[in-house]
Amino acid sequence: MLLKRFLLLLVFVGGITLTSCQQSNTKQSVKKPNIVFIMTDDHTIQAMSAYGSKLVKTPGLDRIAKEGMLFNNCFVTNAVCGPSRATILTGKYSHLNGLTDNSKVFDSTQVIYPQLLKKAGYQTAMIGKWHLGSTPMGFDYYSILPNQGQYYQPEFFENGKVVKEKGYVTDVITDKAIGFLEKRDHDKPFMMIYQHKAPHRNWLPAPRHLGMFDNTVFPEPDNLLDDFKNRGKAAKEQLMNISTDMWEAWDLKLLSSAQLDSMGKLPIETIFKDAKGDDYKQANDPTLDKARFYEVYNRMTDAEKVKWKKVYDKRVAEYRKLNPKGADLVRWKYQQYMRDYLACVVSVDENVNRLMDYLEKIGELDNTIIVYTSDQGFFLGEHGYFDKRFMYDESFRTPLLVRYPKSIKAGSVSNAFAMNLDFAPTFLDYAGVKIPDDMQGVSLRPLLDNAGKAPETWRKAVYYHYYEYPSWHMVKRHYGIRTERYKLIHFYNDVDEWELYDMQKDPKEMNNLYNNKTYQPVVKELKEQLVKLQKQYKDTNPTEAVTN
Ligand code: SGN
Ligand code: CA
Repeated sequence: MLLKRFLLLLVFVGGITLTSCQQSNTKQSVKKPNIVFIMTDDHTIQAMSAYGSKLVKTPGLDRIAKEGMLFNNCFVTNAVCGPSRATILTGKYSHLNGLTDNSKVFDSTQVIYPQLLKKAGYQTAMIGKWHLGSTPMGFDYYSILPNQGQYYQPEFFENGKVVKEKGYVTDVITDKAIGFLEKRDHDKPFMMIYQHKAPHRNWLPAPRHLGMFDNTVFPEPDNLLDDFKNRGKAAKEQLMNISTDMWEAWDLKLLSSAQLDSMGKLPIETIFKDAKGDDYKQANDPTLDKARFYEVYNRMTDAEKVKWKKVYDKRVAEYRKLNPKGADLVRWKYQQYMRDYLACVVSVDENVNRLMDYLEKIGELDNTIIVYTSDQGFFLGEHGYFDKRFMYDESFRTPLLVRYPKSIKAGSVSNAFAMNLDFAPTFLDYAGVKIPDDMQGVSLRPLLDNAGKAPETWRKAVYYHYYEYPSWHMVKRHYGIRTERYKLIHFYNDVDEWELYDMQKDPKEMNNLYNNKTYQPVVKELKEQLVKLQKQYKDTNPTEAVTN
């Protein structure tokens, strides 16, 4: 499957020559703002000190918040990678841009905002994780990771060629971003999409950060040991429990030096003898665990492997000594998960800071709109989960920080509802380019220009729709509405279940009130609003299968 997508990418190479010929010759008389769009993969607000994280310090990212605006309520339309990216580029919901789930290939003949900026005289670049199957269109320069990409010694697909780099992916992506800026055409404003793989599963830290949290004990979420009482089938039947769905080698890195060395001696075909077949079924097949892990481990240099073994041999020894069971095992796994995930976050933080320093050095920092976000949120042990996909707040909400001192008051905070649907219209608005009528998001400028305060007419509810089922982590299909106070979700396909949460009384979404008598007027009112939003966003047959 992965190979198929990569080959497909290569087939599209022909298209590139076309786009790079469509250079715009526009010279800028009035200087337009540059745009740097920074997006990480699976980085959630619980792991950002600007949002009050008790887990980690992120001074590089906090700098954007301190000098710009922090959004407390930015939500995604569909909390999984490809769909989020397609929504951001097109300004449209998944059912309209066609990319409802990660298995689909993005139809690159669609209008995406970077193309419009390019036509308006911007120099455009796409660097890092792309994950849309087809070749990027509308960029003067692109260097993307094929599929999910690799943490160590990553390959890139760069303006039509495959290149293999040395080093750690977050550092390499930043080097490429700085390289693009160094070589840019100084007569044009630039729009650079700079997207990290980190801190995506399987959470492999930079060699310099291996073991950095080994003496830290992280606070646990209150609902780490959630028993799913008062919740429906979807919450219970997923496959993203820290307790049962984390793999010993792939996720927890529980392979000793001796085991790793003996795997190294096996011919590669033996290691991968089972690694074939349907993608998502593999996903839930732990027999591939060691082989998959060995593949990514074996990309390290010899010196890196020495360091790796030192750090993880200690973990293996601790595991064998403690031999934790039941709740203790979940709590132990959670600590290891946080050690690795947060070390990946640190690599992002350092590199974003490095990029900001570079922009400052070249005198472009204050003339650049800098956006920091993630493709969605993530569960860090809440409900006992890892991964995302659910409309529950931890995965549905995404971080959003914006710095642009010419219009944004430093240190401002917005509580208004923003969405990843709004990013494209916002950039077009700042660049003075007409926002196409069929884009469904709205420009965030009224909030950004007004210290985060929303005008009376601002949206009071957000609409969500998730499709990827059956698939990785087996989260059932659902759609729903969130207002400031409530959330109503409908799980469909192989179930027909509703959930209602009172976000004020129950922000952790532990108690489904859908069948509670007192709340029936609320349910009725929310269902009406939900239908209105479905009409507005043209998702009027939400339970019909969407084909691409
Ligand atoms: C991989 C991960 C999943 C993850 C999906 C989608 N498994 O398949 O845990 O949900 O990506 O992530 S892994 O075993 O390969 O790590 S997404 O960010 O691309 O949507
Ligand atoms: Ca993601």
